[in-house]
Amino acid sequence: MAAYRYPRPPASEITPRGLYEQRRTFMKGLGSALFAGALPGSVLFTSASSAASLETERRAFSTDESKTPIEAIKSYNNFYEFGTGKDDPKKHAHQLRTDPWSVQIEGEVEKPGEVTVDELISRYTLEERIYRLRCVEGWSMVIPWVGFPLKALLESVKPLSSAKYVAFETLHDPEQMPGQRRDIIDWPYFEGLRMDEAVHPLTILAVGLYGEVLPNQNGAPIRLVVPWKYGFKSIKSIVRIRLQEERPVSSWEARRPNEYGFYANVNPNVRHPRWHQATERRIGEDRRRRTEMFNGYEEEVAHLYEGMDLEKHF
Ligand SMILES: Nc1nc2c(c(=O)[nH]1)N[C@H]1C(S)=C(S)[C@@H](COP(=O)(O)O)O[C@H]1N2
Ligand SMILES: [Mo]
Repeated sequence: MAAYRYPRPPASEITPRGLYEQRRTFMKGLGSALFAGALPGSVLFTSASSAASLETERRAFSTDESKTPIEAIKSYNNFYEFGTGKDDPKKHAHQLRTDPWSVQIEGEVEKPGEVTVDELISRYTLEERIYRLRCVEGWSMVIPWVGFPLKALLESVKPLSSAKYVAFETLHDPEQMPGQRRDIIDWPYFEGLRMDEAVHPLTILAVGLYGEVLPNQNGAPIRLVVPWKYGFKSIKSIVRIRLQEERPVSSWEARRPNEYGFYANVNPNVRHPRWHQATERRIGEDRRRRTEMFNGYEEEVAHLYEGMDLEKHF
């Protein structure tokens, strides 16, 4: 695989210095402003604002389970654009230039357009959300993300009533992403959510973790996080968001429809064709633990799927 080797300048050399520092300083400065769930602009799951429902929301926004150490979060990744090994993203993702970066928003909206990540970071109140992430492969982590609700961005472009789904696309640039020169999936990485899933208060766009700028291997500069779904739904390094009437077909679904459904809700009762889904190994632990329905977010999201056969719509 010599063809995929590159000289590796540090990130600070390949991103314009000023912008790089600016983004870092901004994130660092968040410090005390960051807390889970109770900021103005955070949306309630229920309209009742009793102390009990606020407490439920706070717990969903930030699990009190032990956080996975930052080193593990940064060195055990799936980011096939940089190779299929767990350590490939850490080794190769520094090649990705994340500054400047903008996201195109298009489709069934009144106000399509392009917005830079720096603009998004200054426009929205960033919150810390400590979410479980469960990979379909059977490992999981607890990650303190920094981000803002996807709903806020979607509302700003004024979706038309014909907008039923939201499709997301990762950067396509085989120069920077050596994995894209290999036939792993149909590039660019493509994902989708139903509109009600996209505007759910648990769904965020993350720009950081552990209070720092998002490391490249975790999907810098901006990635989706949908905590009740298998990790692969949480698409990284997003350049395009399209609201549309027809249901998108994700890259994984296109490649292996019998293994990767559109919904991909964490469901320990449905077997993946090649393995069971009943348990998972938390990175850093030896024992396996039981996988929870909707990754532990059943109370918050089960209503979205009422009446649906979740064995068929897996
Ligand atoms: N563009 C892109 N997004 C992606 C992937 C990928 O290969 N490419 N892998 C997915 C999978 S399978 C998982 S489990 C999570 C892993 O996120 P993490 O590396 O930040 O833990 O990213 C998801 N998003
Ligand atoms: Mo995954």
